[in-house]
Amino acid sequence: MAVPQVMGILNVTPDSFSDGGQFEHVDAAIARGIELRNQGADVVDVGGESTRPGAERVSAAAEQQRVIPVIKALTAEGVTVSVDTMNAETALAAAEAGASIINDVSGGLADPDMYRTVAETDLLYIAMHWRGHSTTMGQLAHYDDVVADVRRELKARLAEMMVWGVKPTRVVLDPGLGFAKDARHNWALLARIDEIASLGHPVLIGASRKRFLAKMLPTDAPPADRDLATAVISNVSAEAGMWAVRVHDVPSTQVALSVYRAMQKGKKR
Ligand code: PMM
Repeated sequence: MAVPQVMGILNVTPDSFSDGGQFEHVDAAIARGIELRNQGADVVDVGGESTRPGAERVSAAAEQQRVIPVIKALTAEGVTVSVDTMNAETALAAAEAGASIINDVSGGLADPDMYRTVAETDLLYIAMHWRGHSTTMGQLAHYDDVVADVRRELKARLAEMMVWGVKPTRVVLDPGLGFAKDARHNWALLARIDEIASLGHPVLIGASRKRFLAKMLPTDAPPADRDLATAVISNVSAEAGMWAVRVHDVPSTQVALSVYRAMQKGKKR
């Protein structure tokens, strides 16, 4: 079985690179993107809008000011880039700047122009399960059976995409861990991810440093301490035949995937 691709996270938000002005900010982001690639990231996921619970929205113009120079520089260096955006306009600008993948946490629900843009650019499209913006998603975490409900809602998104002319072969699905989901929901989705995969699309898992992993650590542990649990999930994702894992710390996930590769080799007689 193929090993999942590793998507390295590059958040280009003011709080991620706090020192200096806009220029240093962009330079620091570019350097980090190249570092992620050198550590073995197959794709660098560039995002300019925080989707953390309670985060405020930024304008599409501000988002583009943050991400476009970074995408241009990274693609010029031969890095494969995905753009983490809910805005069709930003997705289009990113495509023109050289991005190969549109990663939309809203699965097309935040911007009515997204599917048309995906169809026009013909880029790979990651459609995540989503129910509402960060300010409201906490109240939307109600399910009868989270896995069946997420599957049904993703299936409805797929049907809508096809109406707009998106090619099914260009669509990757994502269960959206932590987005309108509590810890129990996230574990159910991970444990029964085959039910999401049965929709017939590649699947991406984004568990990295999310809050549900904090429960395994001392209460005051910083988010970076969640990298071990993240790496374990990368190994589990490989076992489950996932297409990609989206992570902050690439080296620890590389170790986890090496363990998977060695186990696969060990199975051969
Ligand atoms: N999670 C975040 C942002 N973008 N994209 C995809 N496809 N899947 C995710 O789970 C996902 C995402 C939020 O995490 P971050 O703020 O730590 O990047």
